[in-house]
Amino acid sequence: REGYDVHEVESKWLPVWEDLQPFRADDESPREKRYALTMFPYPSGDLHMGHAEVFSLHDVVARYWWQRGYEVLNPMGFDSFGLPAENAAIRNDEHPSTYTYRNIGRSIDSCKRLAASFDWSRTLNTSDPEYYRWTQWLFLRFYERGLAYRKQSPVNWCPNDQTVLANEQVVDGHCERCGAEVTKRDLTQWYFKITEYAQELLDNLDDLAPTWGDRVVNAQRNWIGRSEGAHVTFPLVEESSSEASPDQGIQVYTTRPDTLFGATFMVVAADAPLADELVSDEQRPAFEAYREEVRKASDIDRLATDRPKTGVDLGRKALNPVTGQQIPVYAADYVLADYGTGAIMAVPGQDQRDWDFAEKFGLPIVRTVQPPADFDGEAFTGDGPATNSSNAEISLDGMGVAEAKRTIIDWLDKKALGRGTVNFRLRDWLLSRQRYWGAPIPIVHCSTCGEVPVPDDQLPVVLPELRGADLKPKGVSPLAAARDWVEVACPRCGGPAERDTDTMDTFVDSSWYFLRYCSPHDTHQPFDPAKANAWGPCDIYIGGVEHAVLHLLYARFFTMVLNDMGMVDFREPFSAQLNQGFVINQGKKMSKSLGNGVSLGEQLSAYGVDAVRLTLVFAGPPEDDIDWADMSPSGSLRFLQRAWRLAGDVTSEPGADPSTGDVALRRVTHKTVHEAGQLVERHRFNVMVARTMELVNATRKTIDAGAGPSDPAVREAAEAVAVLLSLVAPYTAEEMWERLGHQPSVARAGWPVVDAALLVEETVTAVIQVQGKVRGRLEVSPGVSEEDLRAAALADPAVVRALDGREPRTVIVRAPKLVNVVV
Ligand code: ANZ
Ligand code: ZN
Repeated sequence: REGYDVHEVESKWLPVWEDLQPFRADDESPREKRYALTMFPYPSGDLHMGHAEVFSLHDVVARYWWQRGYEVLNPMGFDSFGLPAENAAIRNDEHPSTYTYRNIGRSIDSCKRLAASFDWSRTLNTSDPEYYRWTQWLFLRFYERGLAYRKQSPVNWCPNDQTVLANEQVVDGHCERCGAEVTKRDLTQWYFKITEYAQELLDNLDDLAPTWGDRVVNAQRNWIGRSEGAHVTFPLVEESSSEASPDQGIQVYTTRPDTLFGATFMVVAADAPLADELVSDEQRPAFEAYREEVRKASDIDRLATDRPKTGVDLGRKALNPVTGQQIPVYAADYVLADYGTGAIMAVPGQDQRDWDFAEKFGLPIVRTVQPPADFDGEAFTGDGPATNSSNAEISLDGMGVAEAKRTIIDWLDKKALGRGTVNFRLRDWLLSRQRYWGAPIPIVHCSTCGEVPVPDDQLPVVLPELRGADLKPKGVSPLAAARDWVEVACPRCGGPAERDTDTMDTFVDSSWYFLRYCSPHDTHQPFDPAKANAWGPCDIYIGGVEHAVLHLLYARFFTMVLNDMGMVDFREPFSAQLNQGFVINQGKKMSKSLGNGVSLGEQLSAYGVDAVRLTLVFAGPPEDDIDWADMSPSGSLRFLQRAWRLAGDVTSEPGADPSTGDVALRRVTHKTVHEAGQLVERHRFNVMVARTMELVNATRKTIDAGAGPSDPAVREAAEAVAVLLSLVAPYTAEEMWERLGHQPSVARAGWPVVDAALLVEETVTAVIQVQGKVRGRLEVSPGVSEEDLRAAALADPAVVRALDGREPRTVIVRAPKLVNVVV
């Protein structure tokens, strides 16, 4: 028996494909365009099983679209700025680019070996000056539109990486990258005003939900965190010795203005400037000591409900605007400085944190929502009639929460004490980093002119050459030490000035890369709008669910701004999404410490590319995790060999007319092709593979039993198998195609045309008897189940008439031919 040497086949076809370039996307093609995007990797080493998985799944879609006759843009590049390269450079005393570009080279080779259908003529790396020139250019456009600005505020600080982090990069109070506990620092940093787009970022999710899936959409909704409430001002009671301005009040943001009558004290974030302004001289020492403690805690800890409450009386009183009572003002850590107004009205009757604080500090608790009779908890957060909520002018008593909210907001509005507002949890995007390996922020600081943008014709601002120990994190950007680079003439006045020494968050780089792919060699602009509009928005975006909030939200924001700038004609970049599961091993995530890692290279050597790809695609629905321990790549390989042998057995000539062939096999072939298309479109790739396996078996049976290898229906089936397999196992498919007498590449052979007549199910006639007498006939499918046939028979009008209301005693079903009803 001939052998199928997978490695031989791999080295045979790679150069042929390199030559044929079957997947070059042609901008000028008259075909309908499709854009298949997969998240570009960070080049941290060679590719691993996770990459192989996502590229294999992605490839099914991209290759399918080619087969269906679309012009497909399926690009790949590298998100190549970032910390790991910098840390490796410090360890190995080299330049971060050495590590980066070495890994990129390796990864490209691996991608090619995997036969991923990427168009390599469009590849890009975000660390290439030709790329980051345009990242800087976009930053300047955002700056001109007031969407990039600098401000001082307490920011997340990773003490290990010695850099600030965006809120999105803090996971449960820890640095997303290194796991160190994140602390707070007061720093002047650059921000993108993503909050200006908060409402639209939220609204569009409704339309995206059907094609994005609830997991990502809900994560984004929560992150944006829209809440409706009110801003309410509590007048300050004058200090007798006060020099403070008399008309000051404390403004709070509340989602429960209906509980205003129960506000018995106020709390200001201890680290907010307001606390510092309010504190009385007497309380200042205690306050400052407390503030020191607070600055060490993470936001997550601070907001935790079960955390013991701490705080300091600021020695000031405010006036509850509805009860007229003087209430104390505290500083505490459970209120955050950068949310709402940084101050709250505390309503212990309805908020558990306020309740705990009130108990600890001996403050009054008043219920303003009546809990149900059987309620035995502390704060009651549910709905119920308002109580203790009236004064001479207004009464909320008896109203439910919603009505009470509306009523009090109207009243506050009339009194100019407050107004209804919408609030978002989403913060502006902190984009500056104190690290080296990123795009320098193209701003010059001049003592005369202030912030001066680097003129467009001086872009890119290329990174200065720093390596090894120069890159050690010091709390200020390593760029600050490159004095020759830092010191420049002010572009506006020509006087001595300094470059901004921060670099941009790498999420800036990845917020627009999918547009650059549309015209990657453009030297005049970041991308050609006409081409971006021709290809975009992406018809599918495949990647990990871990990017649900960070990357996807930022890319959406960028797209909206670019649309406002007139550079793209769409506002959402990704029409559909697929988030693959993880490849795990023995039930656990692969990790060095567990020693359960599976090496992609070893799997490829043992079973070949196609068997590994097939295993990953066949494992289950793409969203599910794949436990490699439960997989059988050797089983996949055996199947591929079976398919390959099929092609070798065919003896009819290419082009043989299948209409004279075995009809039963033809039906299977056409049904399989038809269903396979639908299955790919529904992302049920694993089922598509299962159908292909069944087709292989059916073909083999026909060869063995029926007309044999010369039957043209056998050729038709084998060719269909080759095309279907080209989505998953490109080497085997190409080899089959050649054995079937065709020119490469099968990848562009075209989807087999389905003959609708062959899809119509054959039927058989089932006879229905009542008491042994034939009462009716039914046309049913040969595979009809006993239950279905029984139900259909009993519902038949002739049978109903014959039964005349009698209950059948027994129903004997012999599917698909006979039903006998006995009464
Ligand atoms: C009074 C009140 C009564 C509140 C009540 C809640 C329940 P979301 O929904 O997340 O927007 N809050 C406001 N600013 C805060 C800050 N800087 N740090 C911590 N908490 C803050 O939350 C809004 C609610 O969180 C606000 O409504 C406020 O407490 C609190 F029965 O005001 B509430
Ligand atoms: Zn100047």
